[in-house]
Amino acid sequence: MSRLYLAEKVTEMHIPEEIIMKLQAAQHVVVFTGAGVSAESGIPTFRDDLTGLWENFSAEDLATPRAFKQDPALVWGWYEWRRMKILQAQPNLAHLAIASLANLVPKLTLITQNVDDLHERAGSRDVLHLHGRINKPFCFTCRRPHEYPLGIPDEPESGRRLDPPRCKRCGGKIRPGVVWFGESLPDTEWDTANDAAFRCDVFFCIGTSSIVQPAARLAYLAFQRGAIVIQINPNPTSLDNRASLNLHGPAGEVLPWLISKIPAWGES
Ligand code: BJW
Ligand code: ZN
Repeated sequence: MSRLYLAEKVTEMHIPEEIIMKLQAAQHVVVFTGAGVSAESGIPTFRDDLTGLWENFSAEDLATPRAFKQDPALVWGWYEWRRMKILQAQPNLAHLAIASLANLVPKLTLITQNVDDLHERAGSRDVLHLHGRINKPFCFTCRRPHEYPLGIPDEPESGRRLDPPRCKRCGGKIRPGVVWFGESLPDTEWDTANDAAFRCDVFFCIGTSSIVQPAARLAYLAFQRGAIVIQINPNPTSLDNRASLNLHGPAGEVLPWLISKIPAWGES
């Protein structure tokens, strides 16, 4: 899918004074992230073109229990290819800025839809992973957790089909530790995320198309409860007409710049 790239020059962006004041006074900041936050680390987003073996598939084709039942090697191969990309990637300036922001405000809740661990590797703690974690696979049949062998598997770039390993307890197929379409989000993470969106005074929505439910609801909940909603994304989304501020640029450039513009944050 090719998308209109609306990025503005960061130096030409404007933050209204009223928003600067609200950011300075913020008591509870929520940062809600999607695949765009990891894009500058080289991790492909979902709704851009897939590559190689998967170029004819969309996330909706591969990220379902039905797809795994029908063709486990195709789905496991895709996830192993993605796991390799994540193992080889490094956190970028957006991940680092989010981790540093946690030290600048009284309370910060980080909610991510991403299944990678780049927020944690940037130094963020207690990250709420709404869609699971790619490196926590478990048995499709009995849900027993599965341990990966240490290290990076062979031929990470080959894009091949791979048979999933088998469960040591029941012999079932091991599946990725992620939340697929039609599956429920993890209860504790979802409840904590809702509570934070309900109570926060600032909600950052960064690098997500805001298409996938129920996660996309969180920004609207925060908005309805009176929080200011700040969106950072190079492209337009359905949240544009609700957000208090839309910064159309890459998160790794925009977020560090924004933090530097808030006197109480930038001086620390
Ligand atoms: C940058 C950038 C840069 C680029 N800087 N930005 C209501 C209506 C219709 C359907 C539904 C509904 N409610 C529920 C559904 C069904 C479904 C759903 O939402 N479908 C949609 C397609 C409409 N939801 C579900 O099934 C959910 N479960 C559920 O509802 O349970 C209840 C239930 C139970 C039983 C039966 C029925 C219902 C589960 C959703 C799970 C989503 N899982 C995935 C895969 C995870 C595993 C994996 O990693 O493979 O999660 S799908 C995929 O999308 C992944 C992502 O976390 C998620 C969100 O994507 P994200 O992060 O927004 O990425 P992109 O690619 O869409 O956008 C990237 C953005 O970054 C773009 O905007 C770029 O512009 C931007 N960007 N570079 C900043 N440098
Ligand atoms: Zn099992």
